[in-house]
Amino acid sequence: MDDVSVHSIPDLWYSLSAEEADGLCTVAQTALTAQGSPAEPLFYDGLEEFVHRIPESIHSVLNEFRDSSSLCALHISGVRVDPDRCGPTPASWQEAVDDGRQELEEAQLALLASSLGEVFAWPTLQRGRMVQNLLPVESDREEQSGHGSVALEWHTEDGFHQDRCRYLALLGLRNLDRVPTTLGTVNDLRLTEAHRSVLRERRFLIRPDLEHLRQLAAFAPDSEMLRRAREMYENPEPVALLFGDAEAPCLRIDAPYTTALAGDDEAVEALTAIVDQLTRAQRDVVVDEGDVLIVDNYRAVHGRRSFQPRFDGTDRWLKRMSVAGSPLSKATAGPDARVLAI
Ligand SMILES: O=C(O)CCC(=O)C(=O)O
Ligand SMILES: [Fe+2]
Repeated sequence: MDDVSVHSIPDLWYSLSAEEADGLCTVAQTALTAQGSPAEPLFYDGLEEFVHRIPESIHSVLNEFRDSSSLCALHISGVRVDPDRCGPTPASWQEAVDDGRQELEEAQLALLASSLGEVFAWPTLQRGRMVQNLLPVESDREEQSGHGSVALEWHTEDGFHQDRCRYLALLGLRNLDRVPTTLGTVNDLRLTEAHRSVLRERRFLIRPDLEHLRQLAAFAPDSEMLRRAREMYENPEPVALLFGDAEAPCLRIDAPYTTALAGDDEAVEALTAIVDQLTRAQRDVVVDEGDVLIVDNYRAVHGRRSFQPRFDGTDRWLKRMSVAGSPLSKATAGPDARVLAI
């Protein structure tokens, strides 16, 4: 096989010193007092002032990650998390929507995420909450979502959408069984030139994941947005799975929702090849209590191993935020610029 991959490049790991962790936590506390809840879009208006105040050494790491042309993920450990104050893991995302007990943890994640770019949410997920809760839900065991407990397959976050995030930021509040998040990157792909060129053509369909459609159907059954989301499901525009610089391409895929165009056998083969390559190089990353994992959503795909949920308040619990790659455009944004329209 013609190996056109770059050598696998390690992710960036950074462990906060006690002083850095305290510094971040103190700024988060001040931001909470001044800005309100990190669950709300308003928290982020004028947040730059607080982002500037987090320790310079943390900024340097985030800048190194953002400015790198090869790094795919950044791990930061040692963020202050107080699991007792956070409370038991809720039984559903609905239960967690109005729970303010994790505000301090959310504010720390919000400051780190905001240092990379503008954060946003989708109105179709967890009622537009800016920080989402990832936890296993009993009725969703089999779902390909942050609430399932079956293996979550390879995906670019919101891979179907042109306004998908550039970075996905996860913070661990609780992960007693050390259930791993999985990572696969463009640097790991060993593809033939023939497969590569097929993957660079608009010969693939990525449908919206059912979580968007499900939540929209439940809270806005007659909305224009639901109509558009259904249209994207029924009539998706063909897209390329590899794009950008030929030497350092970007990647876009959502394995359970991606298909080749009807009758395109070459595209079927190339799709199988890219999924196989990601799986060959799969890496496990445990997002444990106080760990932040930031994934470059253009260079890496992620998933999660299957696990045995507990449903007793001690389940795995992560917080998630999305960061845009370029300034949010008011023209394409919904009523509130930070909650994008589908
Ligand atoms: O639970 C995880 O580690 C990842 C979940 C995930 O992919 C998501 O919610 O987007
Ligand atoms: Fe995801």
